[in-house]
Amino acid sequence: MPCKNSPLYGGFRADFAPVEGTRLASCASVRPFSLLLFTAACSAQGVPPVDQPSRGAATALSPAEALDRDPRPDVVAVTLTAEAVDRELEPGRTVHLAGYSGSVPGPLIRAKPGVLLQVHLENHLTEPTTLHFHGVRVPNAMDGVPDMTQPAVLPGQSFDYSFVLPDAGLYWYHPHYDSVAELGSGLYGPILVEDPNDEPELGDEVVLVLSDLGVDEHGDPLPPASTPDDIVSGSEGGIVLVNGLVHPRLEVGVGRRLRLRIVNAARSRYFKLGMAGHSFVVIGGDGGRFSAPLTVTEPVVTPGERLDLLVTPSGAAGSSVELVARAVSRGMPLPASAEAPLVGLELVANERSASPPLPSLERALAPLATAGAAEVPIALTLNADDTSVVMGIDGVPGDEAEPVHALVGSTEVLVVSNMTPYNHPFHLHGFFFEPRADDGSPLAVIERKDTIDVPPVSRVKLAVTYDDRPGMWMFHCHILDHAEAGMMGMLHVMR
Ligand SMILES: [Cu+2]
Repeated sequence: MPCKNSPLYGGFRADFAPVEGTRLASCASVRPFSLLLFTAACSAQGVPPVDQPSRGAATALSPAEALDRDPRPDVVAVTLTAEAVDRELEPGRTVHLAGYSGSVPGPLIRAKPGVLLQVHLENHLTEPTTLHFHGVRVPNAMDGVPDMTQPAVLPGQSFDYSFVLPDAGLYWYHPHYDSVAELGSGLYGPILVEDPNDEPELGDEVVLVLSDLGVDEHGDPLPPASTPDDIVSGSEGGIVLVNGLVHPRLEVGVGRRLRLRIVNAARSRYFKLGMAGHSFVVIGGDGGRFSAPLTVTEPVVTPGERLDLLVTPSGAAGSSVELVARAVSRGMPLPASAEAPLVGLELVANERSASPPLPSLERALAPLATAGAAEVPIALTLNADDTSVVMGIDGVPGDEAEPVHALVGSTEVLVVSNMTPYNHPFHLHGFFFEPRADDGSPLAVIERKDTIDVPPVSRVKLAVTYDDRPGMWMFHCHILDHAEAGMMGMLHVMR
């Protein structure tokens, strides 16, 4: 078990607090268990649940699933229509959002590794849009960056994306056009690539898409931040959403273990998860399963990141436990996000048998070979005064920065230095990286990631191998106001 001060998570380490002396065996010897059912505080979202069976019993809170139009087992073909969506958040309070095929979040795309995913995007918005498949190792032409990998999809037009899903894990899709506004209006959805090597009965699985929403008195999304202060702070909405719902409820059978598959789709908000009296077993993240599990009391998921968590809510039938988001400062003088309730877990008695003890959860995941690998410095910078703000890479906004060049087949270590007093979630398109210790050595637990928190005035080292997908790839802060203000750059991978 890594110690609290290990650099295991690079930027995460201050927030990941492994329980002293806790080992998985003790976490596994939990109590008796039973069924998990689900109820939501708000109405369902207009997309009928579709045909594909789900693992475990805990599917009702998960987003509705996209209809696979292709009968072949190795092809998943879905249509996503980007369009206006009105939602009644609570009785008498309707908000005017955008979503996919009538749904916020967009429908869950479920597939297995090696499947060919075909997504037909219809743009019924009044603005151009694209789809970026966050974390998926797509060919460059499928990366969804307007004017770089494809033209923007204009209103009334469509675009066909097609690529193989190479890796198990939880991913997500969202526009890469005017991302602050479009994600802020509700355009995001999950992609779950099931791992065929998952142990049986890990837990009753629920996909939780976390986000937030800011609306005006008419229920219309607030415009993106425009003042230097607001841009530096990053747009957070005051309404916290879990699968598009405000504080939904989930019925959990006494003694049943939950497997929470979490994606943070918010523009700026960090979610530090907590459940009083409980800790979580973290078994995976952005790019699928870890080499070994971690026990963590308050795991943090920053914008763009994913977490794969196991937890067994404890208590008697009739009691409840709250999954909450703890206050997070992101380097601000006051907490940027106050504590907010996420999901009310209500324990119910039922006939379902207890979840079995956890298996070892270890995975053979070798560290990348980095002997002789070049270190590539990338500095996240900020120049601001009362009237202007330039967030950038190496002191200049992204559109003025020289691309970083790399060769197909090479392995490098990106050294991402945060020169600012604020946290930034650094995201690399197209490739996984492996967080390293500050001396460059592999961490105790190996992980494949595409997004990582870089705390104020610190640096992270990220080993990456460029497989044979040449092209111009982006990297940027996933606080989208920061990306818009210039904290983005380009990586040119060449044969
Ligand atoms: Cu940032």
